[in-house]
Amino acid sequence: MSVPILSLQTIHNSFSSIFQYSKLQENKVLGAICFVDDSAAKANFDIPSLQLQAPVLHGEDISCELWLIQPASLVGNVIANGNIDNISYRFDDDFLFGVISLPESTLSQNETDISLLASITESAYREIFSLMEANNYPHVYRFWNYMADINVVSQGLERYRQFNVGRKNAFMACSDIADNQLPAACALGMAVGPLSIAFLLGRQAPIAIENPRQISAYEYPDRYGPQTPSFSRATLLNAKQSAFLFISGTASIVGHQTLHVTDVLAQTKETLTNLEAVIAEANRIYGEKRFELQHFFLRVYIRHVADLSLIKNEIQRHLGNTIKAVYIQADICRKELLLEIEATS
Ligand code: 3EB
Repeated sequence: MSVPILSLQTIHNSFSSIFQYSKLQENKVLGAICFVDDSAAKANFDIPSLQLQAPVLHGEDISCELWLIQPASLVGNVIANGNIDNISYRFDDDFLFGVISLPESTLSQNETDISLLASITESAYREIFSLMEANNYPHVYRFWNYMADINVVSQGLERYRQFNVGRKNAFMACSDIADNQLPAACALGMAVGPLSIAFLLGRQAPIAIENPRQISAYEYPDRYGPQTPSFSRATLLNAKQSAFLFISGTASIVGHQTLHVTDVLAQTKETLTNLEAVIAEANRIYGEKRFELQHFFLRVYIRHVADLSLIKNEIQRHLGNTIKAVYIQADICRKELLLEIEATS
């Protein structure tokens, strides 16, 4: 396996800075994931982007994430945009970043015997798997999933669980390309907006990492829904000089159980313990202590705005106040979970 000469990077900055940067450095940028409040100008990015409407509680100046490649040499590197079906994407020889947004009005309910959200989730994932196959990016490193009303029950099933049904159906239908790859992921609820998914693909196989303190989400018991979530706790992209660790949304779950149901401080501590455990596992598999939590970028999703200072203080107490973290109001996929943290090396 050849070691890519290009390394993957992220920049976190304000929406307007990222917008400017992406114009100036078009030959490096792949795409963006931004949190904007509804008054923000929905600028026309020339690169694939998610612009998610959610309150940024702290860290506005790092609320937009830009994915880019840092070429050893720009000579010969070709980076270009594409569109297919509902996907917009941007790619070079090693990586492809894409976004897809599907409003739930695109299908009428009577076209399907599974729920509307399950069926649009299935079609979104089928489109992504088709793109992987057609363009020969056989590996997926990360999915970001956002949907409205994630904890609302409709048709007798919570919408997060409907999402899991659609996602699993697509993984099973596309098993040739999905090939049991369980990438890092997150799944969050927004107040408004279509089902919105960003994804990062590549040509080098990643290593899926599990958390020794948690059972694999893929093996959750059926009390959490008829189909289990298709993700791993982290993915390690091992390109030696440029090893990269994508840590999934991580919460106060031990085994498969939600702990500290009404105690936000205890949930924060448990979540940090889980993050440390998944990093220790990644370091063990990597073979040396390559990753340290205080050097990661954290995105902290908080259910109740009023919990911000308690959560932020505990994170800073644990990791120091030079930690790079943005705090976003969002709903977490289990009703009892008060926060979730995702991390990028
Ligand atoms: C959990 O550990 C919390 O469905 O893609 C975290 C990360 C969670 C990803 C997903 C869900 C997902 O089960 C929830």
